[in-house]
Amino acid sequence: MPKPVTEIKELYKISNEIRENIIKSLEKAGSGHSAGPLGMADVFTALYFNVLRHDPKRPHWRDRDRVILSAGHIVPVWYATLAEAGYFPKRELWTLRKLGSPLQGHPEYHSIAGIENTAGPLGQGVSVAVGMAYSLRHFAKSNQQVYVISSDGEQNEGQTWEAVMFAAKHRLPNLTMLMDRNNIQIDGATEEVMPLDSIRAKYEAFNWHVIEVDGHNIKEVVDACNQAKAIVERPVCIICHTIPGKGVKFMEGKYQWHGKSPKGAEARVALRQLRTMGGKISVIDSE
Ligand SMILES: Cc1ncc(C[n+]2csc(CCOP(=O)(O)OP(=O)(O)O)c2C)c(N)n1
Ligand SMILES: [Mg+2]
Repeated sequence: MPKPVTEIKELYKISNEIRENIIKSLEKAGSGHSAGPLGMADVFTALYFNVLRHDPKRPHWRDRDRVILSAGHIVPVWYATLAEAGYFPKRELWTLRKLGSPLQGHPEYHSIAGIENTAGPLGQGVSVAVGMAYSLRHFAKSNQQVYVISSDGEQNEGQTWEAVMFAAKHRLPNLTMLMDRNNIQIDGATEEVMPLDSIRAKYEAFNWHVIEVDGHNIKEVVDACNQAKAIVERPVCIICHTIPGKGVKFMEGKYQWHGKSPKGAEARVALRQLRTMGGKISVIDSE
């Protein structure tokens, strides 16, 4: 099991590297989702480099914590994080969305090490995670945690709420949802398409424990996950307030970048901005 990275500066270096690889893989793919993956890079870094009990060298280790990505379209951040953590070689990232690649535009169960579920149709992953948490708890009698990554747009799906009710009924202590509250979805602001607020009050009414964090404050995310582990009488929803497209100025806050990839010149500008942000301005290469 890798040692958790505790140095916050180091964690930010990692999340910046992940962002760069998201941009590079999307540019090479020529299509795909940019805003959500960039916005969730800090949350994925917190999970895989500090919080999770896992071992990239043993992806099927029985005692690992599970990560389920319900908002399947943000999978470029999952691939880039898994590669960064050593689950598979980074060169695989450059095959994103290519014919025959294990890295498709939405995740497929076990297509490559570390991918724990298939997703794409929104709302289903929460049910998968709830079922997993229930069976780990009641049949395997284990204490492994299940982390499900959901999004605000996914809260529009009825199936999400069936799973949320089930989790509350069974007081699943080993289930934590990390919700990407970035206020956008495919074609506009969430509050215009289908108002969600108060999303906190809704989860509390459904008997979940709710924590809200700045999803770009890695320490806050880590602390919230540790707090969640200590809450044993109910499932926990961590609402992660994020900026879609975080790190790339022309993408930040723009729903138009929900499902668009950066083209050559755009990618070069994006990488330059990320490198400046990461404090390591260097020649833009394209490995
Ligand atoms: C059941 C279902 N309905 C519709 C879609 C089409 N769709 C893909 S992403 C998306 C928006 C989801 O919102 P969110 O996850 O918040 O997107 P983001 O924040 O990444 O822009 C929609 C409606 C889908 N994938 N599945
Ligand atoms: Mg969203």
